[in-house]
Amino acid sequence: MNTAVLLSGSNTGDLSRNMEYALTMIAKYAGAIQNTSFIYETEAWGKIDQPAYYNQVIELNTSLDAHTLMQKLLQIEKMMGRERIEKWAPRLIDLDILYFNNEVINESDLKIPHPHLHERRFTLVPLSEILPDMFHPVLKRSNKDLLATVTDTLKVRVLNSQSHVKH
Ligand code: PH2
Ligand code: MG
Ligand code: MG
Repeated sequence: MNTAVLLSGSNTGDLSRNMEYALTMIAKYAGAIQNTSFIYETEAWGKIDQPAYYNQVIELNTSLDAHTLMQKLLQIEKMMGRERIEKWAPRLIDLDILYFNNEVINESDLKIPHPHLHERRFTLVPLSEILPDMFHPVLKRSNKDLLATVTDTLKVRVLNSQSHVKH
């Protein structure tokens, strides 16, 4: 069994519904959800003239290997109606693999750990919420340590932490 750590993101349509539906689809097609972070509202990173995102980290147990898991996640994005127009365009749903066990994968179509994870507050905040002591296998630093030194200043705000239902 493998442990995968995913990041979901949405910034068009009904964001809450998209995030919830993505969890349902992941549980149905990709593996067993072990833990989820709160949902955070985060300013758009990289291409900033677009709506704010919802983001969430998901810990998954899966019998799929990393490539097969990525294919499943892309299929789920497609089933949910995502169209790929340009890089970093607004999206209904984006499902990325942050970590896959302790593996380091550097292929043209799949890079793990996610190459931008240590630069993005919107990733490190939910990651440190549920997996603070997990080590980045390349940088050899914990998630909470990466968050402590990240230079990204875009705001990350927790949503509805009181009414959040843990999966
Ligand atoms: N994803 C991007 C680009 N910018 N910004 C936020 N806040 N959240 C995202 O998930 C995100 C982004 C490309 O995948
Ligand atoms: Mg992404
Ligand atoms: Mg993606």
